[in-house]
Amino acid sequence: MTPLNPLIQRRTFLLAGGALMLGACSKSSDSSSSATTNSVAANTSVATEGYNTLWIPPTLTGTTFDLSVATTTKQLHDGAATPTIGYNGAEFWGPTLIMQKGASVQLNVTNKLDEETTTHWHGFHIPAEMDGGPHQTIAAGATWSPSFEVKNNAATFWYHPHMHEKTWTQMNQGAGGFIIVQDDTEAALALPRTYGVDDIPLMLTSRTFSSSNEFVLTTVTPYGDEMLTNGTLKAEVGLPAQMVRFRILNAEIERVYDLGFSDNRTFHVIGTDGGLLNAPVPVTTLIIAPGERYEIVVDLTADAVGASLTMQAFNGGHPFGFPGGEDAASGEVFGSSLNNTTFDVLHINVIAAISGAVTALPTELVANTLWTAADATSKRTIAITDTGPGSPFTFDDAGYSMDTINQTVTLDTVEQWSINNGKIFSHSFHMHDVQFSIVSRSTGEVAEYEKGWKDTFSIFIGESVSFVAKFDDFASTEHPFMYHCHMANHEDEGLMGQFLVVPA
Ligand SMILES: [Cu+2]
Repeated sequence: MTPLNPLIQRRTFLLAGGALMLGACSKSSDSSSSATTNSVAANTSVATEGYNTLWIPPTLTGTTFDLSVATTTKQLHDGAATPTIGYNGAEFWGPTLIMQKGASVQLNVTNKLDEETTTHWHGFHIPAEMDGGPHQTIAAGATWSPSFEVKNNAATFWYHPHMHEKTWTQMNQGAGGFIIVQDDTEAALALPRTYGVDDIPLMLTSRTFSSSNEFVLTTVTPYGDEMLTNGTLKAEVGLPAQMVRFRILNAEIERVYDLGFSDNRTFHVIGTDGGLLNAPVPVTTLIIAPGERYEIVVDLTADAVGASLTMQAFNGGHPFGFPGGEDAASGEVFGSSLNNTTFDVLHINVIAAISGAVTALPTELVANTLWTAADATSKRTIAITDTGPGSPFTFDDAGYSMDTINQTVTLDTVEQWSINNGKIFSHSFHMHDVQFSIVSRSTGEVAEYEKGWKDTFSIFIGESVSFVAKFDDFASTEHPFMYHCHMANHEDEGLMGQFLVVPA
């Protein structure tokens, strides 16, 4: 076969199509959890014809969080239920963990899968051995019990498997969940924060279904044909006519979203991966890559009760290299019926405002002092590489090895890392341990909405992106942190490295 698209040459995976882990449908429900479980009543119990009510994950609050990951099923299409993975009995995805900054938390993750997994606390500033990366494997049937202090600022984080060479397959089945960190600074601001009412977690991904309703996982394409918003097909939500906050996570395997609304209305970005922005940033569209989170507020105060609007992905017309911008249609190499087009992410029905509604946004939020290039006392450059047709993407010509330390950082150093992407596709770069500030993009200005604490960013073809971080608190000569592409297929094939933060 002579691929028309050179990108296929990068695909070296051995995975065949079809769904994985068709084990027993073991819905778990832990009664021993000392966290409080709350289910969330949706605003609309009956969806409009043609839509399904958006699933809002239940919440767990407290300081001890018991999670149990298991195979299960979800009825997504008529006919057979789709084999999936969920935490704590969820049919796809898992509960939202709500933590307080400064709290000491205990997590107990029980693996009820029939294979190893890990659970990574994406974005958390914690010791490497608590991080849930590829080294913290949880054997089938075992429980892993990390504990740590929540040092991060109020923001939206998430947990997901990080099992080397299994991340793609386990995430494809739906394994993951949100973490919301709260703190006093955020709590003092007049922002929407009633979970599931005016503060909506939105997890974006897409899947293709086999004729027997299994998720297709294939090396032919990483892009799904059907949009799943919080694991709901054709999702719809009722939202009150007031300021409404969304905590948006791109949980895709590879697709990037160019998000906006059907009427092209202006909305405000209020938070990045690791915290609130200094002030709301007005935009009409927002680029969000796999692993990234943005918090936005949309103003529905002038929308009539009964009106509707749609959050959409404006993924048509981007230059080559925009992941999901390929022309290929469903079933083709790099194909998807959602490629290079505008598609619906969430249908919104406007309902009556609730009493005490937030109807105006604060003009200022927090006072971040972000690291600048001038703060960096040490610099390093990492290249995204490959060895030609058929080879996987790598960093600096070396595939990932559990036994290789690729970078060593001295504790308390402020470093600038520059990632050079000279190769033929775009990526989403994520680094564990720290929140950083993006200080330059070779392709133009850093977007205003990116000027906050970040742990993940898009890096397009030919681009060099530099960021600055301080590596404080957690020195170890033994336990490494990861940096990697958050496109799970690229990560699994070896676009990942390890760094140690060693004592000064
Ligand atoms: Cu990548």
